[in-house]
Amino acid sequence: MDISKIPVQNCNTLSTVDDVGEADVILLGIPLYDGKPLKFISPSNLLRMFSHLVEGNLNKNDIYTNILNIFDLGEITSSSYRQLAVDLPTIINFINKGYGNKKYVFIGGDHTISYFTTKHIKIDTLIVLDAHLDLKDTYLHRKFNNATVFRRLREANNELNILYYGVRGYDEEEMEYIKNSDNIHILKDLTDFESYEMGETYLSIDLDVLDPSLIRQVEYPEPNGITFNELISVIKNVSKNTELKSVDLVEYLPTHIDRTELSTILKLLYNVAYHLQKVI
Ligand SMILES: [Mn+2]
Repeated sequence: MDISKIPVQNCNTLSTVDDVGEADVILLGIPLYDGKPLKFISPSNLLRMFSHLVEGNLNKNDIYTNILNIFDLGEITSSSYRQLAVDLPTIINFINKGYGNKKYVFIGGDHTISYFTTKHIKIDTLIVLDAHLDLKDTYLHRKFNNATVFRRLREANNELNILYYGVRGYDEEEMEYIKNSDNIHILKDLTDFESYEMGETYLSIDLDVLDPSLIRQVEYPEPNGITFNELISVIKNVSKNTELKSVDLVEYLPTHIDRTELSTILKLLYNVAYHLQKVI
């Protein structure tokens, strides 16, 4: 199969290498919200449009984006969960077969995309950086959406360890659920990461984990969030102590263009790519 046959709209603006084979990290946009294409512009396409805004250095150090080996595949074409469940493995199998195992950065979309992406990456632990737990049994009378996604994921695989960081908005029901399961934990400090045997990990970053002063365009903003530096420290810590396999950045729901938010997310994206690549 050639790359033009896989279900993506190619747009390689964020690539730093010319060919998939040279890449350590593959970027894929999954702009689905509640199982439907986003009504507004796709977050990953917005990042592509504003990629020129970012200076070349990563967070406060002398490592530059020119050392990154990113191949930007573009946007998945799926317009429903049913299609996503078919298209995502098609893409990942195509990459695995033709180029060997790669690491991915998936850009959502809402948090439900993690339900699909984590099924195709072999991991022991899912690390969720989120203001919320997303562990409700139902939300708005529905079983599957961004407030229930990790409950559904656990029902599908109760062996999966889940570690949360940055959580500050939840229901009693969700806390009870955690108390009754022995492999879901909420971490309070950066050093807590060292107390867990995490093995192979997947890092899911809901952008509402950041303080709303940094990112305002999320569906459920929650005051008193973490700083950008704290977020980078978590990523660093995770990549140091585990085998980080892939990452997603979700829940950015832009209705207007905000350059400050976009440069924050781009910088985050490049830092994530660096830490994924570093451990290869
Ligand atoms: Mn979430």
